Amino acid sequence: MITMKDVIREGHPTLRKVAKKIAIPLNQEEEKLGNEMLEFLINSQDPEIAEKYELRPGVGIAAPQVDVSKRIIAVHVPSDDPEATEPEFSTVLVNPRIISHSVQQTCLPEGEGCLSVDREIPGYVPRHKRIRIEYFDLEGNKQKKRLTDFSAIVVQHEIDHLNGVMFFDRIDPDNPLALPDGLEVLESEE
Ligand code: K1U
Ligand code: NI
Repeated sequence: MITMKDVIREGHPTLRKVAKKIAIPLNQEEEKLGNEMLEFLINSQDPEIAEKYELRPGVGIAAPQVDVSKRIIAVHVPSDDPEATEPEFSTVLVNPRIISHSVQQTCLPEGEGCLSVDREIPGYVPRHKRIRIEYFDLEGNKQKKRLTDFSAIVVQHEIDHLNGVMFFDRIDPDNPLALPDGLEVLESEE
């Protein structure tokens, strides 16, 4: 089981490496890692399990964050519909690629957080508002998916981890709250 002890923090060199593509089909170890990454996210969003194991809630995690420099990420994005029984997007993505994206950019009103960063870093993080991605699932099947808004932001944050990019690299250092043309602030659903 993955816990916060397994998550490496900023300053660790693995977080700045470009992760290696995974050969399809995955080996057993890679498949186990993918399943454990998704399990970590589900556990981290369960208040009782999170408290018991001292997990920080996460909606995404990338293999380099557990010191494995391979192109595999997991996302578990809850639905913003309180009636929904299924999450918005919950899966393991192997060798994920953005194949097209909107010109329109979006960002979270409160900025972004990261399981590998133990401090708050204020500032808007510009992301594509809509993306189309291609990836392989854990069974080695090729998948395509269109994502918008928060789900798109989470996947871009995780793909950045595969390329050694941290969210704060994308904040304008001169004006962290700058809103250039084409960058909207995503409305919160509450
Ligand atoms: O990759 C990571 O370090 C995880 C990080 C991903 C992320 C945060 C913010 C924007 C995009 C991607 C997190 O999951 S931080 C926690 C978080 O944002 C959250 C947790 C539970 C519910 C809702 C949000
Ligand atoms: Ni992160």
